[in-house]
Amino acid sequence: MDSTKPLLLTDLVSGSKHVPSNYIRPEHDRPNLDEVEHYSLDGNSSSIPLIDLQRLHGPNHSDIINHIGHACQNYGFFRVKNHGIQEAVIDNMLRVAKEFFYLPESERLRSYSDDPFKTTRLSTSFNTRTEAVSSWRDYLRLHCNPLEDYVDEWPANPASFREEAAEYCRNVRGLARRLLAAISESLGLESDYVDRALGQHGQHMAINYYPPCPQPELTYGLPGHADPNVITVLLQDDVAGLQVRRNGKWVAVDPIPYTFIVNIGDQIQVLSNDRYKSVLHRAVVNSDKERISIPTFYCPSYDAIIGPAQKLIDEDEPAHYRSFTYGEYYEKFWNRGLQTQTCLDMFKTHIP
Ligand SMILES: O=C(O)CCC(=O)C(=O)O
Repeated sequence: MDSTKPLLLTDLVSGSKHVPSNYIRPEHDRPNLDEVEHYSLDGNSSSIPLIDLQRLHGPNHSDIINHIGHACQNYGFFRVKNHGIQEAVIDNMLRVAKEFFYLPESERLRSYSDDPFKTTRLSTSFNTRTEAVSSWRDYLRLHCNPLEDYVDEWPANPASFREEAAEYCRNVRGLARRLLAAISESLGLESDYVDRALGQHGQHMAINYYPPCPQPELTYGLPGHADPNVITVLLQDDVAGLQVRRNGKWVAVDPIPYTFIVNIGDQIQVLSNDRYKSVLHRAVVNSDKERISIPTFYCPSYDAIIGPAQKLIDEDEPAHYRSFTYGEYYEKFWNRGLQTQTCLDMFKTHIP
């Protein structure tokens, strides 16, 4: 390795006018930004459903459960408002995230690792050990549950990072568990079904930092992929970049302040025996502005055994997947690199 070459994208490309060659996608695999569908955010139409979680408690409970079920089945994505997480918690998380990425290189690099199985690590692209083309992203990855097992590994600079990120994690964990109860109910399962299926529960967070890119049409922040976990709760700043696959097209999911974007991961697709879909999404970059997104990946513990819920299997719908441990799934996901073909196919039963 060239020891003088910066390890992180931010330091490599600061001020450069061209995308380095190892970030350029082959022509058949570029974002085609002109073909992306955009929806206005002024109310009448939306790229993904917006669900008011306040209405989960009260006389509209079953309407909201049905709304969540409909979104999981038809979009794999929805947005939530009135989710119970205070604006200050969100603001503080975004602030410390930005402050971290603005630290001098030498300070940031204290957290650097290219080992995808390290529980706290600052890295770049996706998996630099296996991928052929790099993605336009640096990211800090943190394990967050149980918090006390990991928080002392997290960056201590900026000074309030651990405190604010821990508060954010506790809040998102509460939200994720409420969502999992609603998703279980929407499948006709007991409300704690998914909760119990996850063993000890895992929670990981990525803080994605996408620097401005001089040629955004040539590369991705992250190429199309589905998430390997149970559900993802995504916070994004006010810069657009997330796009979701729908009816054969890429659709932009632009930011609405203080809402979260929720998507179904592969494990819910398995537990639901394919009733709910883990949908492809990607992040694109732009030439003007940096962007921060913070997905929380809620997941089973590695030893949890995942398979379709018995209640969702019958003669007409036999199990579409074999059972596996989440650890087995997770390793395949990281070792393979991001691909539009999901890992799910490797775990399918071959129904005649
Ligand atoms: O930046 C985004 O909006 C998407 C991030 C994402 O898909 C991921 O980190 O897996």
